[in-house]
Amino acid sequence: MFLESTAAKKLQALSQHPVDLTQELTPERIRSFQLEAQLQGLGFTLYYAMERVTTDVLAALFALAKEMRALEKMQAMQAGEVLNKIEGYPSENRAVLHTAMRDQFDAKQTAKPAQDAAQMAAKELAKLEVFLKQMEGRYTDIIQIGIGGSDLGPRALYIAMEAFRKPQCRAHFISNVDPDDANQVLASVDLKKTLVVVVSKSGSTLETLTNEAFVRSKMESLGLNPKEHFIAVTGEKSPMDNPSRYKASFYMWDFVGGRYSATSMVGAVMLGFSLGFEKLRAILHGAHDMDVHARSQEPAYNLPLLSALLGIWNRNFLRLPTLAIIPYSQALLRFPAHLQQLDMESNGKWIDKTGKACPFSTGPVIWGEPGTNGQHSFYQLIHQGTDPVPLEFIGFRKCQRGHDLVIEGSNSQQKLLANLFAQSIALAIGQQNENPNRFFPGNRPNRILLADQLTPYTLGALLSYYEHKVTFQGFIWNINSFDQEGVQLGKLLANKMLDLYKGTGASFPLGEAFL
Ligand code: G6Q
Repeated sequence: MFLESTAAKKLQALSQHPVDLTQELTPERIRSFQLEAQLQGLGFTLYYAMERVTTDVLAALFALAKEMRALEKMQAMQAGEVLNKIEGYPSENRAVLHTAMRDQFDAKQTAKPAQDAAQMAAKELAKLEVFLKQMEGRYTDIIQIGIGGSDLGPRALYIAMEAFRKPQCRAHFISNVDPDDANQVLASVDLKKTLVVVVSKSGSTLETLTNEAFVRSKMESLGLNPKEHFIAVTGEKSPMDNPSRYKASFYMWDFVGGRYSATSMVGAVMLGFSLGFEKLRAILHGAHDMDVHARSQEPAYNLPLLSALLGIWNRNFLRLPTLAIIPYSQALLRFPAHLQQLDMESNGKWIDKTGKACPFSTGPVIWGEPGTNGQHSFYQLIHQGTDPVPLEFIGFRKCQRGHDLVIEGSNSQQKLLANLFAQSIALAIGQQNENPNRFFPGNRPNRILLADQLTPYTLGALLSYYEHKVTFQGFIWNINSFDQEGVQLGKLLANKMLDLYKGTGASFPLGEAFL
């Protein structure tokens, strides 16, 4: 068990006296506490001198990864072993093969189940390529209807890639069952020229089916035939697997979890339409290259594993309960929301893989917003609040759209990065001042992942980096990062409560009858 491992005991002892960054953060430390990995010649650098770690702590963290067999579990996952299960109890009992969705590049290097899954994914991708060619020029907009994993990742990716989209192809999203969500989107498109992709792995989610019916009815009221506009993405044999109702149907499988599904057809249809097929492939390629990196590099050289270990140090040994993820990139506006689901739905678990209660903390509360905007709001608490908030910053050496301007001696991208580095260092070293109101305690742990530029390839790699960071943590805690009983409960409760509403015309809560 995690806490009983020799490495964890060592870490426990080391955590009694964590390094004091207000004294120890030197240029030399910044130079030595960084990890660079090259993917397709592009550098991804993790700067972690601002974390409260020493070489002893790092050595113990790497030993922990070995003891908990983190890398072997990652290899087993990518090979298709059944990891989504709780021993001795009814559970999903599935392989976890989201990596196979982007394994079109050298699938032969993985085991048979993963190869089979990659082949299934390749077939859907080929179907999609043909479909998109046929649709070219006929539609200007696509609406994605879906929620949770069928919304957050795809939406975050689309927003991140708007700089690269085809000028005549826009995407929109309807997720909430609040009718205002659908109405607002419907008011902004010409339905005659709009495709609607309904995405639901289960084919039974209340919000998604309601919104599908809502948009179908709007189309019919305009004299349009929904069959000419609606596309389905769902699990084979789900209630939505009814090709006669759709212009096209694409599939996903139970071995791809919702929050890990952005690179399956769940994201691919909308991204292929709006960005074009080649850019979609570049996203998949970036994700795949990070998958290979994650399964093949030793802990000290493995970006997502190192990040996972630093997170475990903060969570279990420095006992910090939250984590802010702050991209210094406006394009990553919705990326924290995706990561919030990815992490909290995966690692918000109280039992281990044998059904026993974990005597240690698991996933932290995740939240975030882009910088520099956050600096003008919640950074106050981060600098001077009573509970340190660890941070993961994301930055890029170059801006996405190219055009920039030198104003007062620096361009905007330099101003953005200057803010990022200044904040990172200030949070670590604090600020001395005799006036307690202007005193900053420092020792606020943080790290920076810096990449060249937010291109489709880099975005895919970043997505995969976070997926693997989260699953590595789950492997080390020995919890199941791939099921979501808490979300399933919400679906059941909604339907149970709705049964009370049916036929009553009531719009107020009928809570008492529910108990
Ligand atoms: C993700 C979760 C959840 C799911 C949604 C939508 O991992 O399981 O967020 O994606 O509830 O489910 P459907 O795709 O089945 O509609």
